[in-house]
Amino acid sequence: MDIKLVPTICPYCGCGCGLNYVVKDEKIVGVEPWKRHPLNEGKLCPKGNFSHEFIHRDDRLTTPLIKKDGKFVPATWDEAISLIASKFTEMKAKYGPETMACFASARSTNEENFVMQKFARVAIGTPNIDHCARLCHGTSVAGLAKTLGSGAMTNTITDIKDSKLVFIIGSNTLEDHPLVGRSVIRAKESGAKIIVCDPRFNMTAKQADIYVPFKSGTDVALFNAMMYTILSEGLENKEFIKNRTKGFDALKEEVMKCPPEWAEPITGVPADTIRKIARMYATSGASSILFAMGITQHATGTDNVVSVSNLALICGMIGRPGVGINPLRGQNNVQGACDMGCLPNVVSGYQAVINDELRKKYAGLWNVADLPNKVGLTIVETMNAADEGKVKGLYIMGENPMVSDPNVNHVKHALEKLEFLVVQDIFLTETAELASVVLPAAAGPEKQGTYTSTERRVQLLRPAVKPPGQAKADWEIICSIAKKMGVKGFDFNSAKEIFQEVAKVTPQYAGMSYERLEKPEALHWPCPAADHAGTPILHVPKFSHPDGLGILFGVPFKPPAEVPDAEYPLVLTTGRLLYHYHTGSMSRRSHTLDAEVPTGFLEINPEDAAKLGVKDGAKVKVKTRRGEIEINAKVTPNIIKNHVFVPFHFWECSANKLTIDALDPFAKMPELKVCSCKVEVVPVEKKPAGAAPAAPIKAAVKARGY
Ligand SMILES: Nc1nc2c(c(=O)[nH]1)N[C@H]1C(S)=C(S)[C@@H](COP(=O)(O)OP(=O)(O)OC[C@H]3O[C@@H](n4cnc5c(=O)[nH]c(N)nc54)[C@H](O)[C@@H]3O)O[C@H]1N2
Ligand SMILES: Nc1nc2c(c(=O)[nH]1)N[C@H]1C(S)=C(S)[C@@H](COP(=O)(O)OP(=O)(O)OC[C@H]3O[C@@H](n4cnc5c(=O)[nH]c(N)nc54)[C@H](O)[C@@H]3O)O[C@H]1N2
Ligand code: SF4
Ligand SMILES: [Mo]
Repeated sequence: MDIKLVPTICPYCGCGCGLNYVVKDEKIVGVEPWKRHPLNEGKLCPKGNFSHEFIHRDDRLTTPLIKKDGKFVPATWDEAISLIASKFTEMKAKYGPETMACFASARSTNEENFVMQKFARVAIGTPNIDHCARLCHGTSVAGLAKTLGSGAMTNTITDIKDSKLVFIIGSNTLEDHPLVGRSVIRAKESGAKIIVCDPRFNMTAKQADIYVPFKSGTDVALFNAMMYTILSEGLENKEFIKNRTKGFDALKEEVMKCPPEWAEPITGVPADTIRKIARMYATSGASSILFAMGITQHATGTDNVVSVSNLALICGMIGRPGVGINPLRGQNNVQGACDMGCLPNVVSGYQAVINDELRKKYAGLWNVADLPNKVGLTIVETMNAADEGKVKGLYIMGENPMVSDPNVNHVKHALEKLEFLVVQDIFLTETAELASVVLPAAAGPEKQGTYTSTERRVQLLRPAVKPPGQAKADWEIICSIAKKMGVKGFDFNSAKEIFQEVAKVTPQYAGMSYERLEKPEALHWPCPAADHAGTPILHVPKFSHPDGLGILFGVPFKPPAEVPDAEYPLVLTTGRLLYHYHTGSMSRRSHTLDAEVPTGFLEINPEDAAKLGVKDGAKVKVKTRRGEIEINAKVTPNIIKNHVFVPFHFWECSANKLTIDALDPFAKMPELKVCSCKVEVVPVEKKPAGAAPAAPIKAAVKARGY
């Protein structure tokens, strides 16, 4: 029997696990452990284990589609590329390049993202390039750039197991970064204490020594009160503060206004618990912080991240093994898409576009007069501009904003107003359905390239099978459009050639090459030279600011953009489940994952449920000022009172019909973790005798092709 094993990287989350695809007759038939992979040592979570199931689905996109009279018609590559190139060229001339925008993809490779931002800046000449990091760790990048000078995980995943205390806030690590969760459990087995702060008693909280339930949107109050305790009891690291930081007086002034008794009614956490966790964090000897969307997805997300950094800096918990500030990056290549410059304010390597000298260097290398010399629009700003008719053309690679963006009723309106929308995906998603042209892309297991995982580890992909039908790697498609537009600099023959250009212009990747990544060596950026071994731990002797110091800021607590009132009395928070991934385009097409959780639900506390007359399993209507959905209730003590939770994976009960698009002023992050809602019981309809039963949600889902 002709079976081969192809070692590559899981296409789902940012942990970056290695796995082996079992290939028989040009099909992936299973997944086998890659035991010597340095991170996961053969272990995988359910998504990784079943990550081949969506690959050979017969509803994969296999040919370009052009919309004619409201219907998609299959087209040849030549027709589709010619149409896009001429339309982009025409619109650029008619309306100006700034009426166009591109969304890159945290699912695609570094090489593809690099080419996408080059396409936006060079071929179209627009500063408007962004991607889903905006809805994810945009505030981590902004907050940590302010405090440490660099916005990535400071330590590695395996390093966490050497911590004496792991402080987890706003991260459901065991469900959403299961292989980081493995390091947390290893730390615990070696005697470390685990503290989890979260409004939900989630799978991670269940592993904690101390679980601290608290109200969504009150993180800054909790941090300030913890720091009040630390400073008033003299538990801070005075040496570290003196030698390695500045801004302590401003921080102290703010924090000393925030005793735990002040924070208790705001956060719902007893003052004694705040004191206890503060003392534990400050005195363990080696405390690491893990955080994710519970911290970042707020209109005060940058403030939250600065608060995390303040706590670590005053305790000297940074720059050595077992400590650190670890924003767990979500998508398989979101770290890489940011590194590659798919952000409206920086080119690759976080180099600011408004820097004249830098632009001159890039323009010289890329043979253009200049790059757009202003900061472009972010995702939500692009949607708003489309709605106002200011953005007329949009090229989306590997994103599904019709399910993932806040306030999707508004997003739909905005996308429908566009004159020309190109969507490049592996499936006909809810967003692709609105496109003028749909382009079929190859998926991760079908291509070559690199992903950069949450721990800044750059890893090589190996194609296990060929893409279906005429689907092509994203970089090939983008380059064909650019070449058809007559733009130079897109004559790449392979992902490897693109990576060579990446290394040339990106200081953190300068010492990397496919030859080095082939080994597999663990190359964590920064890796500035060919003989440099990479940098597993950041900020060891100094921080990334020019003076080498970390900066402390006083951060006053601000309530969320929308707080409960008489009309909308409950707090709605949204997030993820172990078995599903984002908009479900892949995980809902995996029969094993789909069988575990076929549709969404609303978590509600038993006391709130009793007050509203909501029974477990009953259908309820959830309403906010933006929209409403019907969904089944799950009555559970695992969520605190006055809060409800909806996972955002399911379009038929879409959390984002409800969420608010209020933005963080620094990072333009929408407040996906808090808004106000009301919940009503949906009366059970009395059916006339003999009427057909109402179609269950499952049938509707099947009809949709999942
Ligand atoms: N299974 C699975 N894994 C994934 C993904 C997926 O879709 N499915 N997506 C990947 C991506 S892109 C990302 S970004 C990560 C995200 O990973 P996580 O951040 O772990 O995911 P979430 O479920 O969005 O939110 C985490 C926790 O924040 C809590 N929370 C809600 N409000 C607040 C608050 O105000 N403060 C605090 N401190 N906590 C709050 C929620 O109760 C939840 O338990 O997961 C990655 N991994
Ligand atoms: N309410 C609420 N909303 C949220 C969040 C939340 O916590 N709550 N979290 C936010 C976060 S953190 C994130 S990261 C976003 C995610 O938002 P999105 O990025 O929009 O979600 P995905 O489902 O990951 O979409 C990726 C798309 O890429 C396609 N794809 C996969 N591989 C490839 C490839 O190789 N090439 C191409 N061209 N396409 C590919 C998939 O089929 C899918 O349609 O959602 C955000 N939205
Ligand atoms: S932890 Fe993430 S990278 Fe690892 S197998 Fe699961 S989804 Fe894939
Ligand atoms: Mo994310």
